[in-house]
Amino acid sequence: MRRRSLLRLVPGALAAGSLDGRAAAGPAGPATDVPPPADLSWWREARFGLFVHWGPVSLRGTEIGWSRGAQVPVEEYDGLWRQFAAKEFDPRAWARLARDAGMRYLVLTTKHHDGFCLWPSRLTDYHVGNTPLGRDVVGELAAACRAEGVVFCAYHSILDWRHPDYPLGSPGGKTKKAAADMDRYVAYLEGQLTELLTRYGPLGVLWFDGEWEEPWTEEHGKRLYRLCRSRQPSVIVNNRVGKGRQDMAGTTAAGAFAGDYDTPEQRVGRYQDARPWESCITICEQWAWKPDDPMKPLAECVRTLVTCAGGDGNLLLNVGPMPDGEIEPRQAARLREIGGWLRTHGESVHGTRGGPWKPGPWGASTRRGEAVYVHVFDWPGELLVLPSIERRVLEATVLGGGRAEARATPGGLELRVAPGERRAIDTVVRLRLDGPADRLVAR
Ligand code: H79
Repeated sequence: MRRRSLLRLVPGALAAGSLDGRAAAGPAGPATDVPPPADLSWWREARFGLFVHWGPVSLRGTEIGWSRGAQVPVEEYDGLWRQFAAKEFDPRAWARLARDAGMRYLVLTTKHHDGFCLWPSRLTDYHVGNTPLGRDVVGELAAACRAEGVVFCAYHSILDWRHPDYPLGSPGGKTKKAAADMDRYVAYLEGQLTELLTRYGPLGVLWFDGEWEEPWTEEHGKRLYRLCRSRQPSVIVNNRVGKGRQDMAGTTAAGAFAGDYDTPEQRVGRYQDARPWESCITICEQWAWKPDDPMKPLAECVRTLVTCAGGDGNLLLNVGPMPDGEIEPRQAARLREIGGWLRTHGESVHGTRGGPWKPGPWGASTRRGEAVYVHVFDWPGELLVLPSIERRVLEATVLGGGRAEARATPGGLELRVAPGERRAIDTVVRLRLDGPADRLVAR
């Protein structure tokens, strides 16, 4: 009887453990002869970053890359740069906003699938230096991030539906180019990466995308990984550099070349503590700016971040700045609200690891040192019962103020917070244990 009710209260939580089976099954294969970055800890501890998708397409309000040759005719799409003036572009404001949101890194689309470059590349004329804006967006934002204490990172699309040498074209890679030359295109891609890696100081992450199309091979991926690592030994490279990504779940197939971390897209990754991961999710629906795009409520943003942390992963939350260069005020306000929540609850996110309980409908858990943070989104009733842990709870408090009670029983660990002291978005119960929480296994 007791077990049945436990199951009903905390579905998912009973499977808690210190190591996920799926993760254990797929430690991705030998990367390359180049050693992985010595230290991913700054990135893992950061837990939260800002993704920025921007380019001339924002003038149309349609999706970046994908709308070329679909919602927007190719000739029109490729001519939008002529009107890209972005008079309000203020890189310091973007960087400050990321910091105010509690984000520790920022990833900018240096080039998306449409081929437009946000830095003045010597290898093409299709770049921001030739627009009415006429500024080096990558360079200015890299400097602004540095000044604001945010780690600057680069997104870069491997595919390029506009470049004549890349074999596939718009819409969405569904057409073939007659005079393409993949070898020449790879030389172009590597030349552009070399520019990014040598001109703009240390990059935190190289966030590749567009690897799924047929012309890109695992060999190409290994070469590109080697190039990045040789120019910047400490840069972190996502798994989309190679061919091993398993669809939008973003995990890496066993034995495949893996890069340094997994990349679930538009979904929260599953609990996985054997290999780092980061979910990328839009604050509205579209990656690039769209007028009146429905925006996620604060509760959803916070719970998404917490569920990523509870699954031992990061969250890269995306905004698409407007064509004038401003981040939409309602989106900026939402980011600052998340930052406000993190100011009182940040110790339960930044610098933590996920677990010991896997996320479930009730919420998620994180840990650091001798503390476990139980994030309760939905109380099943007057108490929450979680599977027992092999340590004593010395003290239970509610983060931000309030009393909590933790009682070890044969049926599990019972947590109580009076309804009046619960929080609407996430009641964070801080458990002080009698020893380290890192290897803790719930049973
Ligand atoms: O850069 C963002 C996307 O453009 C890119 N990756 C993130 C980080 C991406 N690559 N693949 N996909 C997204 C999946 C494609 C989904 C699609 Fe669609 C559904 C393409 C067309 C329909 C998303 C929704 C893009 C346009 C509408």
